Amino acid sequence: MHRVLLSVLLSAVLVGAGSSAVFALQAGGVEIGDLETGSVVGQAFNALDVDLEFTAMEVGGKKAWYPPTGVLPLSREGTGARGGRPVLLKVTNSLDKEHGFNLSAASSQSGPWSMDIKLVLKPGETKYIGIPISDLTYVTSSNVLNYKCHLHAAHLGGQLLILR
Ligand SMILES: [Cu+2]
Repeated sequence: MHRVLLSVLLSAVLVGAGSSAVFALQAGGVEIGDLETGSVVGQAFNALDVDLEFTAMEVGGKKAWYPPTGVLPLSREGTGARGGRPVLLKVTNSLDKEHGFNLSAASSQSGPWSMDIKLVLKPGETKYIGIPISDLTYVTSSNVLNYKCHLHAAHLGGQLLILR
């Protein structure tokens, strides 16, 4: 509960400072929107590459966010060289009822920074989530984020691994 309280306090500070953060419980400048109109830290979603795509679907008779594991390579070596380019996630609900996408820092994470991105997708709907690199720096001391449907506890989620 301590971490939640800190997060709330932080949100209050951000709101008080006139931050443009849309959702109270998320760190920094995460933005959720459509490909055509969305932007994050001043960069249009449609000018960015999609890093990872998640789809709510039925897998073996169970509703799940697929794939069950995502890997986000942020290292500067190799093909990386992304500089400060924000991360862009594409989430699609391919099912015929509303489902949620909740991306949050693993419970082992400590410190005052928290990430708790939540959105609800209508049947067939696609949304994009833009995450500034700086947000990932602060919230993922364990380099693991969890994702799940927060509307239905039985729905299978997954883990997003961040490689640095
Ligand atoms: Cu669900």
